[in-house]
Amino acid sequence: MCLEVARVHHGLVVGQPNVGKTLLCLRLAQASSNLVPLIIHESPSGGIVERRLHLKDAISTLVSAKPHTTVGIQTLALGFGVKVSERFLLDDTTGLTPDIEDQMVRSGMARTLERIVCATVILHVVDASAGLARNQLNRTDELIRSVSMATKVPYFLIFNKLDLAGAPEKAVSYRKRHRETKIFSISALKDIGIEDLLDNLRRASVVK
Ligand SMILES: Nc1nc2c(ncn2[C@@H]2O[C@H](COP(=O)(O)OP(=O)(O)OP(=O)(O)O)[C@@H](O)[C@H]2O)c(=O)[nH]1
Ligand SMILES: [Mg+2]
Repeated sequence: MCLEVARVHHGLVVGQPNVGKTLLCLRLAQASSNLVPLIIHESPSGGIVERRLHLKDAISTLVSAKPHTTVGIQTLALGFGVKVSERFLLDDTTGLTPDIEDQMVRSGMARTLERIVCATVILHVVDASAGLARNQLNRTDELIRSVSMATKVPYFLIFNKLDLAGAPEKAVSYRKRHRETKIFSISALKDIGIEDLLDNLRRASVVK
């Protein structure tokens, strides 16, 4: 369901499970000076839990190598934008993947897809250390990319895990062949490339 507040900017963070979506959201909050973000968790069944966590606690509670750690939608506000018209919310989502039996995860994925139409900017995160072959995204990421592009809102393709072997080379070679796409190479773990991404989000959220 889209938030019915005029001109609140909604960044949607999408991607496959375990690519670093949640850690990226928390790094962006940190870089925007929101060090104790209020995190609103909406479960696949619609239940809402709000909690305010220090970043360190948020990272240890919400980030994990186990796929589908995030099930539902987790919203947090970035620290820039004092006026409502400038407020920037980030929706962290359930990782999208085919062939999932678990009903909760499937409902969570359905909620992710619903949110795509509400987003004012889409941040598509891929694991640069794993997800690229022959300068192509894999099939699931290609699908996420084409659905995102269909919305006509700004689309950022984010290669994460740049600290891992092989990732920088893959990101560079993909970028050479896809100059039309706004691409960011980052490491959410090592806090690399986050400021630049945040600057671009700020620019994308200037009230038109
Ligand atoms: N090496 C490395 N690991 C990372 C990076 N970003 C995230 N990770 C790790 O990847 C794992 C998944 O991170 P999450 O942020 O939970 O990923 P997610 O996409 O939110 O995962 P789901 O909620 O399960 O869909 C964790 O073990 C993180 O520490 C990165 O830049 N480099
Ligand atoms: Mg997550």
